[in-house]
Amino acid sequence: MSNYQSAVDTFAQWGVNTEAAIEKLRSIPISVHCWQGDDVVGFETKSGSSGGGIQATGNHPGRARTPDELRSDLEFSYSMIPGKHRLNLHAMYLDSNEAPDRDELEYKHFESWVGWAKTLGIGLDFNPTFFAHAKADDNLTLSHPDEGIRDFWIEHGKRTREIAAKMGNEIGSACVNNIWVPDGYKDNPVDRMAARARLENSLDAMLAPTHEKSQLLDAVESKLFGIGVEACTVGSHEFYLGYAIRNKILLCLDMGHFHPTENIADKLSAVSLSLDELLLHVSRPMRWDSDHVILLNDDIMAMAQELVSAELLGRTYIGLDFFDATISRTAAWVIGTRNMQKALLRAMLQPLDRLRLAEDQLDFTKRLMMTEELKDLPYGAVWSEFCNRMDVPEGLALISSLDSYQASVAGRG
Ligand code: RNT
Ligand code: ZN
Repeated sequence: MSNYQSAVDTFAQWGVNTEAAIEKLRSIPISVHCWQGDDVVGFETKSGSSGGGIQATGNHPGRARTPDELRSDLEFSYSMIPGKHRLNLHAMYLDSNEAPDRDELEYKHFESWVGWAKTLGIGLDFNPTFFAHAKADDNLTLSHPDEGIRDFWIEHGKRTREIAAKMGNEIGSACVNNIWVPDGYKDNPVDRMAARARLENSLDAMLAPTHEKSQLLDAVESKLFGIGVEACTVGSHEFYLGYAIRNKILLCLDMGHFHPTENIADKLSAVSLSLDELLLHVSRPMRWDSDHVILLNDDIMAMAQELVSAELLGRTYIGLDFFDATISRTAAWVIGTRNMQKALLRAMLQPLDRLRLAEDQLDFTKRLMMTEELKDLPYGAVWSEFCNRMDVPEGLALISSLDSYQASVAGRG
């Protein structure tokens, strides 16, 4: 009997159908973030600025330097990840001979990405870029006291929404456009209220033009603090939770944007009672918002568990947000994305009915016996079967493919 057949039988004893789990997993797209491929540098010729709190550390060879290199790296990475996924593009990744400023961006600057995505049959998501620009050097953008600077960023935001809507329309799948601004203060501000009111007004102006939901889904992402904005982040969790609920848009929860001991998985059921849809930035903070490559660890498994048990998969967009420049960029994408999928698979292989029954009967001993015994089930055999069916390698074959690809790009200057 094959390992998979034996796993089918083992799971069946628990009342779990492995085929159903495999089918479900196949239908879940993960939005792979372009910025792991080049250490969040982008392809602008002028922006004239520092990183504004987002910088990757490390100098491993092979960083993608052009849109073509980034696309080849992505194509390779997708071929190592089972299933069909999406690409999450940032506005700083335009592909054009022109050098438009952020408030001059147009759809044409991203057309090559759309053509490429169509060829691959993948969806696109998008993000305005409110950092790495001279007009963001104060770490204030949409909440800047200067109206001219606010207007510049409002225009950038409006344009990215138009571009995202057009992408969604062209591809035939709604494009999630996620708004994250670095706005905050290094030292204690005197007037937090004024800053938050300015952010709110700017967002209102930016979001005023209406677009079809079938083309564009707006999301807002909160943060706890960043380097250089330790005292106050204008767009805090409470700010955006309220804003997203009031405006019926998506809330983006980034796993690195909370106090280190907070359980982000616990938030899903809580916020989703007041929101229609959610966006996740699955990440791995280490002591701070360090954006390490995600592991198959307890935090990720808890997220997947909640998505499945709270039945949130149908209204949650799963995006990744990590960047490590000390390792192969392509390996980072492949490892992180596969880990998210592995976590989802494990969650989908849980005997939820039995677990719920024990909980409802207040039989916490049984619940604990089950959760601990379940850890020994043969998840690996089901994952292998999934990889085989999707025609992607695993184990040593995967490692050797990742190694050879990395060797082929290591000579990039
Ligand atoms: C920053 C946010 C944001 C960025 C990307 C590049 O702390 O997490 O999502 O990582 O927009
Ligand atoms: Zn994020």
